[in-house]
Amino acid sequence: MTATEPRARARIAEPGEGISLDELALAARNHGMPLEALRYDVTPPGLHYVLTHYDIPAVDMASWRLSLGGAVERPLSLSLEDLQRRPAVTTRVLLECAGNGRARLEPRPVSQPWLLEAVGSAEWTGTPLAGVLREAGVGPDAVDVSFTGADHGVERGVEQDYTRGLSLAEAMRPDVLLVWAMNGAALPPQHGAPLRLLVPGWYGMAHVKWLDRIEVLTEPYTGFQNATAYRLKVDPHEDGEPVTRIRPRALLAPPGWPDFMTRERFVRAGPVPLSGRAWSGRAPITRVEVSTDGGASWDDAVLAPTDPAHPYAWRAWTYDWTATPGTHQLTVRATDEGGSQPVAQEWNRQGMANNLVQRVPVTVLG
Ligand SMILES: Nc1nc2c(c(=O)[nH]1)N[C@H]1C(S)=C(S)[C@@H](COP(=O)(O)O)O[C@H]1N2
Ligand SMILES: [Mo]
Repeated sequence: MTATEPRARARIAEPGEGISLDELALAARNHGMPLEALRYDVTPPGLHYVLTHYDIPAVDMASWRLSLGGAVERPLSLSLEDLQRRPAVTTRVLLECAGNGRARLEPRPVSQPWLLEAVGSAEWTGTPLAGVLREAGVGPDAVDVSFTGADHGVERGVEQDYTRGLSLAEAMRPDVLLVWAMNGAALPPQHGAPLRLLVPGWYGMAHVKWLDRIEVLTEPYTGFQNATAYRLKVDPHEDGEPVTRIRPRALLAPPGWPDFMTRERFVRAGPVPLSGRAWSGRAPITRVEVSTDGGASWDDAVLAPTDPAHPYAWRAWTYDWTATPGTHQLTVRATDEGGSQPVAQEWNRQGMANNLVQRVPVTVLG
């Protein structure tokens, strides 16, 4: 097979097959957020997770423009200054990679081997996409909008610029932004400098980094990242549902201290305050429950108030645990109006949107 021969299927690891050097290379490039950083409302720079399919592209800022074309009355070519002169909005948004949790699936889909760290919370500053689309004058037959980054690569044999399509209705949402700043500073190279798309509530793949081309389409977008990747399928021959909004999840900030090699947790017996974050891109979180006996019984955690200004931020929760000597398995699950996180794996062959509950073994010392 040559490098450009298309390979339609994602590979699934053989039973018992360990993580390969290819997967390690991806894991070293695409780092997660250390889970102790769940303590911050806004993830400090450098601790936010990073996922880049190909390379971080070299962007020449002197000549950089955002082009907007396709089914519009007035195609636009905008400099960063043009965009920054438009009305600006700052919003706190949780981002999570759709592949988060993939490495624990059995059998394991071979791709970026995320455990649970592919999350981060940032304050993004940009201008609503809808205003720019209105200025261009979207044609009456438009159905989808495609967003292309400056990065280029090959994936399962298909050479491409990273591109995602979004329905026109979703693209016109007032909270969908063209973003140039993260946590009050210019976007760093790994997060998409100089401009990225922000689609609050959606898994990471929708938030196109290094964005430089927008095209309004009169036919549904059928490129690789929508039609082949990011589909929930069990059988390789089915089309599968597209991956869209973030499913509910709660994560526990690791209690106590870790073993260097195994990351196993230790605490001392007595009161142990537990805390973490919960989120959903579908609907507000209504409940977080904690189990200290591996899921045999569940108890409600205390949820911090929501901030109406930031509906897509993560939400803090706390729980007072009285730890008794021995080994315990801590588990936490979030619920939104669509339901709770599953306690048994729901497998799909790309390892997408796996919101299986987190399990944290803890040794309590007497
Ligand atoms: N141009 C471009 N945009 C991209 C990607 C990419 O590889 N190229 N990766 C996507 C994926 S899969 C995720 S999870 C998020 C990650 O954003 P972050 O690195 O800022 O956390 O960016 C998305 N946008
Ligand atoms: Mo992702």
